Amino acid sequence: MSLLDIHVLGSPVLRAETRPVAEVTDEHRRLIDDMFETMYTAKGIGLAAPQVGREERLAVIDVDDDPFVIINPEIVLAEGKIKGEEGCLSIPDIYGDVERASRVIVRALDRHGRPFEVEGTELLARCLQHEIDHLHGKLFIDYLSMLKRRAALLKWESMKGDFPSLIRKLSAEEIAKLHGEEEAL
Ligand code: K1U
Ligand code: ZN
Repeated sequence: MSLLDIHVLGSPVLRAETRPVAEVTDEHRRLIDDMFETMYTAKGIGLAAPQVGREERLAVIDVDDDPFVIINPEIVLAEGKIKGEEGCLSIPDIYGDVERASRVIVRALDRHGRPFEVEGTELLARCLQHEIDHLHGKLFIDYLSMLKRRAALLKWESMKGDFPSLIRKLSAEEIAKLHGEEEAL
């Protein structure tokens, strides 16, 4: 398995529409395994293919120690509304409150190409919606009020120099920092 580079805000792939997966192959399964490894290393609970520079319509999720992939996902039910804080591995250190459906049912294919449905509430519902948005070129900052979005973008302007070519490399230094912060809690 390998760690993948993460594309950050400004990289055009984050704004592109993804392509549905016609058939799930061993190459997709290798990509999925690499995405899980990258997500865990970056301390995320989800990661969508555009974030690693790919245009396949798939994302990996692990909110409650229950890892799964969603391929060609569709939200078939969305109900309720709730505001909550979100972050994004492609916009590090920027957070904002986003209103989302409080319960969703998502239909997708699994890593073997078999259809399944997953129901999400609370953080899983939020993560499913955040990842599915990535697959359609949408980012959580798009939902912020003009004022909050402007503040987020100003902060990003001061940080984006840390990401040459709009790529976040999970260097040994960043990994040590991410994992060290957790141990210190
Ligand atoms: O897609 C991504 O950028 C991953 C993102 C998913 C996400 C976070 C928060 C709410 C909805 C979706 C992250 O995992 S960012 C890391 C993070 O903020 C977080 C990690 C663990 C628990 C809660 C948030
Ligand atoms: Zn994200």
